[in-house]
Amino acid sequence: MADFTFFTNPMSRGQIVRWALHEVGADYATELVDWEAKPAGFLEANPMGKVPTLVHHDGDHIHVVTECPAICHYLAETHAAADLLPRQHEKADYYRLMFFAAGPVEQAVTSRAMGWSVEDPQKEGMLGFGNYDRAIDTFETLLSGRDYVCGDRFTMADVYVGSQVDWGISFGSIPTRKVFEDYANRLRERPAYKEAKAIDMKLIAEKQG
Ligand SMILES: N[C@@H](CCC(=O)N[C@@H](CS)C(=O)NCC(=O)O)C(=O)O
Repeated sequence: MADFTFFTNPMSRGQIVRWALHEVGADYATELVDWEAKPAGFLEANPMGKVPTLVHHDGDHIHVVTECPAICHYLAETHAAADLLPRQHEKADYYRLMFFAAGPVEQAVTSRAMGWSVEDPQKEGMLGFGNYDRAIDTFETLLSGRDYVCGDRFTMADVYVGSQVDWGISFGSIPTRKVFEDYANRLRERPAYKEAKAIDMKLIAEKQG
């Protein structure tokens, strides 16, 4: 049995985790999840019924990890030799950007995609992302003047943060500013990114016949 069972659908955030699996060279088996017929074993592992879901067969233990940023970091932890964990002086940037992308950026992008906005500016104080422009402008500032989240070294944070940028500019939910485009282009050159995308694109093409 492979070390990891990876529940995914090729047209989903599962693409982020497949990239992470390839960055660390994980031994994994893919279980495809059909939205209309979710397998019982999958729902048992993740009652939310969401992909990606990762099951780690760790000796006598079975660990289930969900939520893309948590899975990415877990893979960096379980494959320390890949050297994608933050070093001492990289930790602040690593955690800050990872959580900023998972919280405020994801909320901002979702609100834009759904056409939600808060008319009363005073209510923005209650929203973790404030408003769309505030979150995206801050995201741009935090990524400026550096090649990667932690400076000049690629870490696992770039898989998650970079995926938010890559998807956002591809689908138009994040503006195509130079900082975002340069960062996404840098990441798209990574061999693990290309390997993982090729697998998901092939699965999508097969599905579409
Ligand atoms: N917070 C989750 C979001 C996962 C998520 O929303 N996955 C979507 C696909 S991108 C899904 O499984 N949708 C199917 C459903 O909700 O039934 C994460 O970061 O992994």
